[in-house]
Amino acid sequence: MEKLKNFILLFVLVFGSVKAQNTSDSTDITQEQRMEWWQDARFGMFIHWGVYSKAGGEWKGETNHAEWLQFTAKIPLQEYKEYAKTFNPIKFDAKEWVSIAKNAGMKYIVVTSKHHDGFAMYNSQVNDHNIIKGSSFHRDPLKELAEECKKQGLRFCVYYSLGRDWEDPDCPTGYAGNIAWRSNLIDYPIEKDKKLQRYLDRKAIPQIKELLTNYGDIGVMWFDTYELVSKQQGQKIVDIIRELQPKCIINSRVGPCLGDYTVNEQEVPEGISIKPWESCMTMNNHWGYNKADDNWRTSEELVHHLIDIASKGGNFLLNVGPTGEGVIPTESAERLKVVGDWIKVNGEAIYGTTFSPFEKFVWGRCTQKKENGNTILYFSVFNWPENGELIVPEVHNKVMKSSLLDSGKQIKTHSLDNGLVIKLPNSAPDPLATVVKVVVEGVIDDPSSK
Ligand code: H79
Repeated sequence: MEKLKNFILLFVLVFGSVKAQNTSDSTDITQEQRMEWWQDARFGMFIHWGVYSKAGGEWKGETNHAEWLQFTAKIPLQEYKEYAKTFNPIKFDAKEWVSIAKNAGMKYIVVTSKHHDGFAMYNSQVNDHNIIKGSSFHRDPLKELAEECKKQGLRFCVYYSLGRDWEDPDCPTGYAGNIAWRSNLIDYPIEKDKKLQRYLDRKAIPQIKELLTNYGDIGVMWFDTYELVSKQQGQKIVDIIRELQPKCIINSRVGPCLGDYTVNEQEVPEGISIKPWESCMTMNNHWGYNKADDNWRTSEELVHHLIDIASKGGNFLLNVGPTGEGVIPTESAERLKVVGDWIKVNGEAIYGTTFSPFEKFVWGRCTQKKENGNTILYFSVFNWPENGELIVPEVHNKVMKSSLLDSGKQIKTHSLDNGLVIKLPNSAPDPLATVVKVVVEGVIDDPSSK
């Protein structure tokens, strides 16, 4: 009898999984197809914006808060809700934000639809803690951004804090064995009574469905901090998204070992990765607006990060933290303008490229494209060589063409015994990074095959 039961169970499992396999095939879109636009895009804008932005990081004399305000300033939920009622970003202009992203050369925006504070920055019917019912701003900024992105040809994507929610009574957290340290223990102190599934069913899943139903095509569902969400719970969310929008990309923070691509926060990995990945990064030390933080990265650093990330096969998701009035800080806008001006001239070395076939160089980075059986190499030079010569060791392919990308000026490049030797002008034409474009015959072995 036991054997028969086991047999039936096995049959159900095998049959069930074959069936599941078939269903996923029948959505007839492969992961590679889903990732295509994203792989070419290389550069996106992250937007951290919420009730917390109004404080600009300051609360009762302390100035180091940001999007974690409710938690780090230990604000009880009722008080936070009162504060939310005064949120009224009258200067918010979707056209302005999307134009800033577009002119920076960014191809997608990822905006916080709900951060850890649990406050929905859109018109949610699921929960009243939202911008329409809970603030003085009676507009839906996500709707306006989605429409504007469509107009200007950028992909509209949303951030959703999955495993943390300081408004919901059923959202337990756990981190490195230190259970609950990121939960709302002020309003909901009894951690063991919290049932994650209840929160998922009551709030997170219905809100995810709203986002995927009411805002047109969503490019990426960008989840953050899955915390105690299990693989099974995460998979269920993936299934729901696939059902509603099969083309929507999902990042890895939807649950353990899930999602279409991995995320690095505030760092760029050392080496190349052939699997899709993204680095998200702030321009100063905070994600949400902090008026006291003037530790801005330079435009040069940002351009170098973009190139470095592209040379390793990744995407760069660069953050802005608009003010409580709804304005992208001038310091951010200025930097994005500089990056955009660089990209207007050198975008060919970024968009649609793949990772470098070489280890990184001390003088710069490389990206590549394949064309008619040949390889276009884009060398971005960060440190101009004193002797005017760049050497790319171990490359012996025939050189077909070599020029500076900005001016189109031909330069001499030879394939010698010690590798490619590139002769440069005496000084760098572009102080941020000058790109040398070299077309060589055939392909160059990629590092993963070495
Ligand atoms: O949305 C951004 C962060 O708020 C979120 N992910 C990015 C994209 C994030 N959640 N957790 N973490 C990042 C990692 C933990 C950060 C902390 Fe801290 C640093 C916790 C304590 C120190 C800064 C200071 C944030 C809270 C206090």
